[in-house]
Amino acid sequence: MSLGSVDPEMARAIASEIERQQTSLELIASENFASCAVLEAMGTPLTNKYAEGYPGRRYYGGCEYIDVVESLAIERAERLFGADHANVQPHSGSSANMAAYFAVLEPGDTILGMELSHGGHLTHGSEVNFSGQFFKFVRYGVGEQDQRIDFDQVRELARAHRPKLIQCGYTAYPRTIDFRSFGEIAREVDAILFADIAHIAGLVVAGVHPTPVGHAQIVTTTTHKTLRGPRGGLILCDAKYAPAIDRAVFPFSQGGPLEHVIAAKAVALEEASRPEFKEYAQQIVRNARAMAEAVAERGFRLVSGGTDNHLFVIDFRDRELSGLKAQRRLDRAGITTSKSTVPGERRSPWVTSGLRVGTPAITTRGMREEEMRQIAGWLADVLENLEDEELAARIREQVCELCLRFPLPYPVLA
Ligand code: DSN
Repeated sequence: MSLGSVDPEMARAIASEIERQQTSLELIASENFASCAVLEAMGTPLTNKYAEGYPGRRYYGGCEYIDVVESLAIERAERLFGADHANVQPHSGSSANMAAYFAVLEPGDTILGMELSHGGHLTHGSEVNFSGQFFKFVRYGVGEQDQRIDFDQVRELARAHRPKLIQCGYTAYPRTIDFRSFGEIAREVDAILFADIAHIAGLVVAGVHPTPVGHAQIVTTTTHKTLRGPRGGLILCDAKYAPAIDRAVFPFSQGGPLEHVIAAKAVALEEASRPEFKEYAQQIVRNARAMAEAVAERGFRLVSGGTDNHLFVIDFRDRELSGLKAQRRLDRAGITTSKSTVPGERRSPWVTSGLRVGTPAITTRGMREEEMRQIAGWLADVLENLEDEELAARIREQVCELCLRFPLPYPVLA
């Protein structure tokens, strides 16, 4: 029986969300639209199977086909990223990061990581997260003038604190990450280098951003951002760390793997190995640059002055406006964004002084530079006329028309 006849209430909620995705502009830098092939793999009876353990070493019977599924995902991840070893079981980026830390650290060990308000993630040592509660974080940040990572400071702090692990890779950093320099500093102080490339993984496999593999011994990523797969995580590491990483995922922090999601990860990894994915990733970056330039031309200040990757961050510290208010006003116009802290932040992480804008999802729809300039104009119009409801409604209609010109290939629920 179809979902609509078994549970019409749920079918309606899902249909409404599909319609929202169809008719609004998704500018959240961490979101994307998975392909129908990815969704098909995820919605399979693989969800019925318990498979604790790893291919060839399971705690349950009947895993012969599940082993094929997970082995395909592992091989594809290793090949695509050029890594010695991949663990594809983490349920999320946070689970992947938890396993990465506990694979090589003891509680109380020191980690050198990015100042969170400069673009770091919750799992990079927030005091309300396990990472900040189990480990001692020392912070580097971006330079005051150029708002790019200050490697002199990273080196100085590494020498002074001798961290066991150095963390790099961020959620709101618009510039290229110099993994080579991080690797050199880590080697100098005998630290493990850990790169969280959740945001840029798709750019990395497409060769549009340098890879951390070869510099960082442990790399984590989500699979649903620029990589455009199902919601989930994975870990890559040097051969030396493979047994510790595998143990830290199962049995240390997770039980049964989500094999339907692992199948979908494998499909996404296959898609990401194709030439058209490279073109897609290049277009993401061209689009981000075009939109960032158009927003800056309207007088908005951008963190670091622009972007090298898939996102840019608007800094409202020279205005009354907060990130929260900007996000809410843009929602009314069908433009979906996420507020963001900025370097030098004075507001709370709930309110913030910045807005993060990303192009992975709208690039998946096929939009290009011309549409970016159009969207930047709407975004600036809304932010300059916060109380103008009529303008927001007019832009909402235009947004809808634009989205329908670049439809998502998702079937409508019956
Ligand atoms: N929540 C994600 C983001 O928006 O960047 C990170 O996990």
